[in-house]
Amino acid sequence: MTKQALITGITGQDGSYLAELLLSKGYKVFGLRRRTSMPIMENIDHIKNEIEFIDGDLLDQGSLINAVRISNPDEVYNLAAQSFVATSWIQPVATGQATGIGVTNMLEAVRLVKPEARFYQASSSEMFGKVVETPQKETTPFYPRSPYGVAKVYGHWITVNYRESYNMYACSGILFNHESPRRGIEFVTRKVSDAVARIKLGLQNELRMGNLDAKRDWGFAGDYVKAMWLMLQQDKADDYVISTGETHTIEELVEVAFSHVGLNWRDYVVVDQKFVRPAEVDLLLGNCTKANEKLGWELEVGFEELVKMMVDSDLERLSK
Ligand code: NDP
Ligand code: GDR
Repeated sequence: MTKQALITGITGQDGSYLAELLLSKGYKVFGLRRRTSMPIMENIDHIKNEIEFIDGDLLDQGSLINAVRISNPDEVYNLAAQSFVATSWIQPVATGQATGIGVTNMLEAVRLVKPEARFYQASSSEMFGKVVETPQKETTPFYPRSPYGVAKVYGHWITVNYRESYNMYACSGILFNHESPRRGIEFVTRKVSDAVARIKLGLQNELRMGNLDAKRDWGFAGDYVKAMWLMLQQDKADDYVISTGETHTIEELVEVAFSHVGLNWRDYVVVDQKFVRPAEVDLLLGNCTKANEKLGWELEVGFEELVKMMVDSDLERLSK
């Protein structure tokens, strides 16, 4: 029997890699897509004919019920969210609605229409926020530092509550930062890889950045979507941290990216207060032993390889 999956956030970075993975495993893939004035198809253009799109929005309960009815899913991956931390201070209410309440809307749709479907919630290392314990693991207390982080904590706990209240197979993947050439342009890795390529090609002459001291645990999105799938293939639903177990400063990221094209970052990077956040998550470093042991999940792409992959991809795109 062909398995059916519903992915929300199909047009985003993770949605595109997950759709590729599920299609390669023979799934029928349905993607929830919201209406935009111009279609956002860059990440999934190459597989759009293999996906069945369903119009809907996390804020519109009826559209989610409809999406679960049409797709009749074995597995639901809730990846949609307002996912940019910096924007969450500018639009805290909209972020709370999509990134927080949106999870309940999706869980309700599954509970009402197909409660036996397996559910994945895209939780985040941003829930750990202020450093309480390092490395951070499943039992580390949450202390979010942005409206986005707060909304994700709500999404996380509502997922746990649906599992415990209704006996639903609902998992929460606490994923640390993961990147790729399909990363949105405003996130720091892609902002850097795009700028390095532009500077190298003579299209830009400086890069304005925020806090260079923050530390992140960066992995490759293609590796991380495999963990999402593995979480839904177990006997029992549970929550897992997915990370690399390595942390690097933003300055190291910039250094690796510029030196990959033979440039010195100090000649181009300018710190601009505009990009400094009202509150910062200073250090993220994950311990994913549980996922290694229980899911058999392993990382394939390391930090330097990832940064170089992104710079090369932007160089190729901009050279065309
Ligand atoms: P993206 O920002 O690339 O994608 C977000 C997706 O959500 C887009 O498809 C967007 O659609 C969709 N979306 C936003 N609001 C709504 C809405 N109201 N209704 C329906 N769809 C909506 O995120 P990523 O792919 O990077 O991340 C996927 C998920 O994982 C997110 O929930 C994110 O918060 C979470 N996460 C990400 C991590 C990372 O490092 N990438 C780490 C941990 C968690 P549109 O194209 O129309 O804007
Ligand atoms: P993050 O990702 O907030 O960790 O959330 P982002 O790449 O935006 O920032 C990472 C760190 O870089 C610092 N920084 C800058 N960030 C941006 N975007 N632009 C800059 O110019 C800049 N200069 C310094 C930030 O202050 C921060 O410390 C991502 C998102 O994908 C979330 O959805 C996800 O949940 C978490 O990762 C895990």
